[in-house]
Amino acid sequence: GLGDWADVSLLGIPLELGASEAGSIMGPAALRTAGLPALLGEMGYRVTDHGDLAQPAAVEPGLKDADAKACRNPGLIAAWTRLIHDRAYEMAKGGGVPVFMGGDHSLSMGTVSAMARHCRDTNRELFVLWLDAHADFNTPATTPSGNMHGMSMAFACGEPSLMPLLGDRPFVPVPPENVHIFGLRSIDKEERGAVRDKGIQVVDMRMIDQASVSILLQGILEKIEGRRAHLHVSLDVDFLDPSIAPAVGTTVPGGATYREAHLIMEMLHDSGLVGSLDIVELNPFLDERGRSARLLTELVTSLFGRTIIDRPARRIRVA
Ligand code: 6HN
Ligand code: MN
Ligand code: MN
Ligand code: MN
Repeated sequence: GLGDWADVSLLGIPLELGASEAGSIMGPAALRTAGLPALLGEMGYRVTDHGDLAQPAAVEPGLKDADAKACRNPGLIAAWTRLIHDRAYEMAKGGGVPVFMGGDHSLSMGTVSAMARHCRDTNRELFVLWLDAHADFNTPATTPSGNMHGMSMAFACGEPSLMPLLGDRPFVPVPPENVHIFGLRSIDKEERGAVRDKGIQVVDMRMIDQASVSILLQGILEKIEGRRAHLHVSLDVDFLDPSIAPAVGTTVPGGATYREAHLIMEMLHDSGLVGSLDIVELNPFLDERGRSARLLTELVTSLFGRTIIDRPARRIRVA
């Protein structure tokens, strides 16, 4: 049986204000056009599509003046973060697996904080798998770009200077040792120090080349399984190699291949640990005839259990 997975709740988050390149506002529409809700429905899931969040008005972000100046669109990102957090928290309480269709990666400030709060309510440990070329661990003091999509992991771990973005909602941090960045190949100088000092777990492309995605991911899943855990997967399109997924404003060469990405999704499905998913940074304006949107749709259906042939529903052991 599909168990807890029988219900999938989709939410479109048409947000692009955290990035410098415009276009990810169209991400949710492209994922719908590529057939994501329909395919999940055909696979037997009860899919509820909550539609797209409407653009909120800017609020007073509450950041220190110098920090607000260092960020692009802080008042709008604060408004979005609060709105996303509230909706994501309600969706988690409703049961099933929330799937957040972005939208740029700043949306994860809302989704991850909501999952952390939900996990505290339900006495679960939250783990985050951050599939991304980047660490997204900048702060207003370290950002080279001012783009807030480069700060969402730092926020989720409790970066003090960013906390006012959540307004009066209770903030529950993700323990840095529960965060696994996977696929890293572009990190800013000060981010590198912060990731190391905080104890964030990192699998970079060098490790993937030498040890393979399957061994490295299995290590992470083995650490999590057997606990009362909820794994939140945050899939940034730039995790993938630009040759297979050109539709992203922050491409970095040397990303995950088609086969590696599928294997990761298949292993995540078999683990039974995934409790929520972000699909972020899809910029359809930069796509080539919809291929990135279609690939993401395929990857997500693999995460939800689409297989090439019937397999027993368990992980395939790698020695
Ligand atoms: N993303 N580290 C760069 C910055 O501007 O902070 C790039 C961030 C990319 C963010 O891909 O979600
Ligand atoms: Mn739950
Ligand atoms: Mn990212
Ligand atoms: Mn990225």
